Amino acid sequence: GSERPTERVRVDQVGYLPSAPKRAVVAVESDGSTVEAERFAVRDAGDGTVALAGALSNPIDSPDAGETVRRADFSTLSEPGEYRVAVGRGETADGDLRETADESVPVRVGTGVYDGVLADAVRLYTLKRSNTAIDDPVTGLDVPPGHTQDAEARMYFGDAFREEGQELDVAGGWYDAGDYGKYVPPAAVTVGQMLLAYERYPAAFEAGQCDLPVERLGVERSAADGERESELPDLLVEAAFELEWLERMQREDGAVYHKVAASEWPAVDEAPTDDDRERYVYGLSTFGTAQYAAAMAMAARVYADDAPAFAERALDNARAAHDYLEDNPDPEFRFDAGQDDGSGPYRKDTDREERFWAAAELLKTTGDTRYADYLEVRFVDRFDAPPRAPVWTDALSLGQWAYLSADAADDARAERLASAFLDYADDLVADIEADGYGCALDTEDYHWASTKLALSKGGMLLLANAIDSDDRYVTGALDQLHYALGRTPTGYSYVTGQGTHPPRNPHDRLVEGTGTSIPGMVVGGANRNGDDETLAAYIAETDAPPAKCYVDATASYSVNEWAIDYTAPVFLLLGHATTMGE
Ligand code: 9MR
Repeated sequence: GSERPTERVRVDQVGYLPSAPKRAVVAVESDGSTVEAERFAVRDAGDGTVALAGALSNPIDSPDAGETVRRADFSTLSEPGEYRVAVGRGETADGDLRETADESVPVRVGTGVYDGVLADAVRLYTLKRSNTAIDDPVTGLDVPPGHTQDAEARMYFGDAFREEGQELDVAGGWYDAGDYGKYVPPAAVTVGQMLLAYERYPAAFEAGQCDLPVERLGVERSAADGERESELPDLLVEAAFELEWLERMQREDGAVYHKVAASEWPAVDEAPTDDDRERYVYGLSTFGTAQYAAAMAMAARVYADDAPAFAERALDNARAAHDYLEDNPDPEFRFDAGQDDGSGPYRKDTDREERFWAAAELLKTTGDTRYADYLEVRFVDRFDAPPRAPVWTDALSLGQWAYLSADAADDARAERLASAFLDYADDLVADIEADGYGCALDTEDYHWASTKLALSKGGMLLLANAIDSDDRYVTGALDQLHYALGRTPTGYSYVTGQGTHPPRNPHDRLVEGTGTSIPGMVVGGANRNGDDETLAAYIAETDAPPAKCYVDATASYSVNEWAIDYTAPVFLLLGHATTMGE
């Protein structure tokens, strides 16, 4: 994108809740030029009248952005409306600035400001379903079922159960990202984060709230056959679609295959139905098997009331996966030459974090002491490992959370874990407060998928808040939402369709191949490592500081691609934000 945002006053471009803290950030020194500003005025976006005015904060050094910034705190403005935050100098009789240096894009204050983000985020997964006809009145996406050939995917390797060349039905599931691969690790972690959000904030997720453009599939059918009609919340309808695909990836002995993809990448403008390449089932891993067991164990709890038959099946799946892990104590990542030729690696050669997560979820779901014993014998050191934000490579703290919130947990261990979560949260809120933009990322965190990491760190604050409620935790968590939604050093919102300056050129085959804009995609965001040519050239040319290593360009897959696990951590944050004060 050639037209970069020019406003120096950065806000959450979607808006703020009336009762929540509200801050804008202004770069007073940036790229050698200076914005002369001491005061701010929040003006009605329509008639320009001043709703609130005040002094900017003292300058804050913001090295990750290469800036010195000041903050405008307009938290006391609770009157719903649409405003602009102006900065400058002097004060007129009616409280406005005498000299205006710059002004923000429009910013909304209101209850329900995030409802649309939540609906877009859930629908996004529906629109990304493979093997599903989509005719969506909202986005205009109109596609027949994609990758139907996955019903007859070829096993890429021979193994104890299936000979080379044999077929497996692995139809269904979401496309992972801007490509058409389907991978177990991000799938299981994404479903886990969705189910965690639902367990924490059930009132935030309702049936019908997203107007899903598909028949409500799968689990409801089985529930209707067997027991009773259910009105599953849209989020759970969508998570179940992925769980049913995950089920197809499980081998008879409980182990779980790694991924489904073709042996070469489709062109970036190839629509799903144009990609008729043969697809393969590749690899197998113990870390993916463990993530699968954890997600299935969670499903056994979450669907127990509304879809009991599905929940029971999920528990059987989880137990079978865990049995395999107990019989195979060493980490295994089965790699066959050529398996990454047309898809992402998602490789990890250790599995302790994931095994911990799996056993902890099974303990929480079943209360069966055999899982507690397994943890004590195999992973006693993981209880005392410092918590860290969950991502596909590291699910440790999902496991620690499951353990500390399990009825069957050892009280002393659970208490130690709870205080470790609070220590983590106290350190993190201090970091957030020290960062000019209120972003939770450390300098070295501005790597591939940094936006996701900021959101995931924010989610950890909400788990801490559930242990010991503290306004600082909630504020710090919402700050990460504000970052993703546009209060950034680049001035971009890092979520498609949200705010005034969202990414308009995401690296995405469904978008490019069909010419449809799809909202709700959290893109990778700032990445100091320049992992693609377009980004590397931009960094070389501009010498951008870490938080500004971003280009809104289709070619730039290391900053402008979405993946299922990038939007996933938003559900916990939106769960809180959309039910605040209820
Ligand atoms: O999200 C993944 C990121 O953590 C890795 O650093 C990167 C390089 O391996 O891969 C990302 O995942 C991509 C996956 O391999 C293939 N589908 C697209 C994903 C998002 O770019």
